[in-house]
Amino acid sequence: MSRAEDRGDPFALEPYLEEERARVGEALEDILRDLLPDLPEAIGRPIAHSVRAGGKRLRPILCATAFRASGRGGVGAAVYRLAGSLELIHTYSLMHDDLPCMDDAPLRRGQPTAHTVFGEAATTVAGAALIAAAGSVAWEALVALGVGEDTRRRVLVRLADASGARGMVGGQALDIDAEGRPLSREEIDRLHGMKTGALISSSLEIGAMAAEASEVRTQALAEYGRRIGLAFQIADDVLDATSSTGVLGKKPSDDALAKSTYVGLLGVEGARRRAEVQVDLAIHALDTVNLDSAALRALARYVVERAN
Ligand code: GRG
Repeated sequence: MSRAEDRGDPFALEPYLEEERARVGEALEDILRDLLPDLPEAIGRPIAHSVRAGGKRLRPILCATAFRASGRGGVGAAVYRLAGSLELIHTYSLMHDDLPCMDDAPLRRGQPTAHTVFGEAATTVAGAALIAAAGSVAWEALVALGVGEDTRRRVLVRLADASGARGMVGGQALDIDAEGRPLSREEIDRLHGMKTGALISSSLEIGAMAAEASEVRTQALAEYGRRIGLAFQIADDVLDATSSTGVLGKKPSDDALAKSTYVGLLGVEGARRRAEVQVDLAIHALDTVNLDSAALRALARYVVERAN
């Protein structure tokens, strides 16, 4: 249990997020210290810029929280390095997603995007370096946690599937294919389940697997992750439609790219209601296996109540 988790109900989410972000930040700095000396500076700079740009660190926080909720105590560095591997994948996806051949975005996390500072070629290569780094960082963190070789292999397969054609990259491919064409609710759900939901859900599953949780609990956490992943994306569409560049740290873009969104399909209020239902279903998934985690319940609410 972390210090903030130990403070009892009502759960103090803000201090929890602050503490967790600090621990994730330390782990990412550690990872950069290992990684950057092996790379030419021109490639290392976009990595350092993008990894240090901040962001909510939601995926690593979910991973570390699922690890603890599965009965492995402590806040040791290794679990945050494992969690950090998910942030490396997420960061690469943002770097590539912002490129001129994708969303062509000037701003991310309130900062100029990597390609606008360091160029497209260096940013493309730097993003690719992060994918491979994530695999080795995760493997070594699992070794440090004393996780058996079979589970280590299964975690790496999970990470690869969630990041690749069966997950995030597959969802991005569907997104590119859908531009300018209206999608049904089922199609939008599938697209975002892969593009955004797969990495979020795998963050929880990987935390549970590293803690050697039972299969039934691991699957309940994966279901919780799918539900909050969908809620997260719906909330993202609502924020994109209702918030400003200053608050979001990026330019709202879905309208400009003629993308089908949950707000377009359900309206702002309908989208908010659907996100709330997903949060309730996420918490229900935990209840079915008696997984009593105030942190996970609070994080599910945070996903739809966040300001950016
Ligand atoms: C291979 C060239 C090439 C491109 C692929 C993989 C990929 C590019 C794109 C993935 C799509 C993607 C970026 C999905 C995530 C969408 C999303 C909701 C991002 C924002 O996540 P937050 O709000 O961001 O957690 P912070 O900044 O808080 O970390």
